[in-house]
Amino acid sequence: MLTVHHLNNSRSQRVLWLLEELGTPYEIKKYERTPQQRAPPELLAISPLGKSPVITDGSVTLAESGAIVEYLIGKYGNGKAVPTDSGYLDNLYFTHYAEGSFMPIVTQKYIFDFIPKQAPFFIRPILSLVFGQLDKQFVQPEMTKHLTLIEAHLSKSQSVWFAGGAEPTAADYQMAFPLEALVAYTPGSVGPSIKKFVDAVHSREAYSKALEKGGPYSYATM
Ligand SMILES: N[C@@H](CCC(=O)N[C@@H](CS)C(=O)NCC(=O)O)C(=O)O
Repeated sequence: MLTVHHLNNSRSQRVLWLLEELGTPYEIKKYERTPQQRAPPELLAISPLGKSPVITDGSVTLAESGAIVEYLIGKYGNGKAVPTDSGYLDNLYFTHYAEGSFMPIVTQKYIFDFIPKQAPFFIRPILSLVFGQLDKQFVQPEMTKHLTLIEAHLSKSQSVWFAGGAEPTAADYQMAFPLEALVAYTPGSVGPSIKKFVDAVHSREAYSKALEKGGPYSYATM
């Protein structure tokens, strides 16, 4: 049986969504984040970095969500989630861009916001000042470049999907997590095409089923 090792509020939500779209049977093993928002140590028993998602499928144990998405589409897709010829390069680019270039900046933004909030109250003002300045000088200018690139890409096609087709492909499964997080936390920072993309993801029946099975998720409501 295919098992998704699912951490709450994490990238493994994209794997559940994909499996529901493909109609592939699977089971979920759930893990809860610690108060420090880390994965619990039990995930280390499954994979050396102890991060989510990880899947186990017979003798295969696979981590890294991009690899998982490509593996699942290749093995269980039966022709689904495959881009058209004209969407091939966009699919390839955004499938890898999501974790390779975009997520690091999304994570930095989250951490710079999280650290002062978690600090003891007496050092919070100084940390807010320092991290606020770091964000303004280093993170936000990068974030603006990324959001401009993504908005420009999505707005040039009639399709809501990254590869321009009628159905989501690997790029969409990969791009959904960072974009839904940004829409949830900083809705004013994203453009209309990004919002339309996130709405399209959230209105998929398969996405709702994945939410039901995965449990509470901060970036979407059932
Ligand atoms: N690039 C990896 C990132 C994996 C990752 O950082 N997962 C997060 C959840 S979204 C995690 O497990 N965080 C908890 C921790 O690092 O302790 C992927 O796409 O699978």
